[in-house]
Amino acid sequence: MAKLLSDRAKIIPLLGVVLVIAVGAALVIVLTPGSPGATSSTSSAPTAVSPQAGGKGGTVKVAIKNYTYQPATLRVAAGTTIAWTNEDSTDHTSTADNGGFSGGASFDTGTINQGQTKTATLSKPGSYPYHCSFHAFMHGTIIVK
Ligand SMILES: [Cu+2]
Repeated sequence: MAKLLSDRAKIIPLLGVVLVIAVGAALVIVLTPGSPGATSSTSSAPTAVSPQAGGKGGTVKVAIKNYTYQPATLRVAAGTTIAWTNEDSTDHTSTADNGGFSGGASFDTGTINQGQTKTATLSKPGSYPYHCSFHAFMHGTIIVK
C-alpha cells in the first residue's frame, strides 16, 4: 500500500511536468506569430506603437498659398518634420511666435522664396502658433503630441 502510493507519487508529478512543458510549447507557438498582429488592434495611435528607433515621424507638408498656411492648424507626432512650400509669388516665412530659437521646441524657416520649401522638426509636445515675419496677418498653429 505504501509502495503503491510512492509509485503514484513519482508518476503523477512527472506527468504534470510533461503537461506543463507541452502547454508551454503550445503557448509559445500560438503567441509568437500573434505578437506582430497585435499592433493592428491599437491602430488609433500608430506613432505610439511604432517600435522604430529615433522617434522620427516623417514629413508633413504645409502649403503657403494666397497668404494663408494650408492647413492653418496641423496636428503631428513629436519628431515630425514640417515642410512649408511657398506657392505664392511673394516671399514668406514660418516663424514661431515663441521666438524662433532651435531645440525642437520652436522654429523659424527664415525667408521662403517663391516655389521654395523649408523645413523644421518639432520634437517637444506643445502648441506652436506661428506667423509670417513679412505679413503679420498670416497665422498658423502646429500642435505636437
Ligand atoms: Cu508672408
